[in-house]
Amino acid sequence: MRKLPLLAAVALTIGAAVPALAHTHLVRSAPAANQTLAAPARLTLTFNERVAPAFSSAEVTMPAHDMTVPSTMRLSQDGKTMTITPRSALVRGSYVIHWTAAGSDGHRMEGNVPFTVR
Ligand SMILES: [Cu+2]
Repeated sequence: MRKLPLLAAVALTIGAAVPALAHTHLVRSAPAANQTLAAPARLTLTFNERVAPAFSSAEVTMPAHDMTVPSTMRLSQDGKTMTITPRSALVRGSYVIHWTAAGSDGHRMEGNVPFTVR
């Protein structure tokens, strides 16, 4: 128990020293998380920083059908936005965009954006 206060102090010091090195995170997406919409022709994910193409990807799945939607992904010129284009129109149902992205600090982050096509 005696070590806990020391570890907490170290963590606070490190956190305060590197505010600029925040992990890569999603700033916005289209569709937005949990949105219900008519079938979108493309999906976009915008991050807070340029992501490394070699360590960044996204896939669209239909969890209820254990299915991955065939699609292509392209990164914008500034490296911050992924555009995912399904190869064919999305049918009605529930989808999840699963993304993985690594930015300047090299940490691979991931997340999910669920949405529904009505
Ligand atoms: Cu990081």
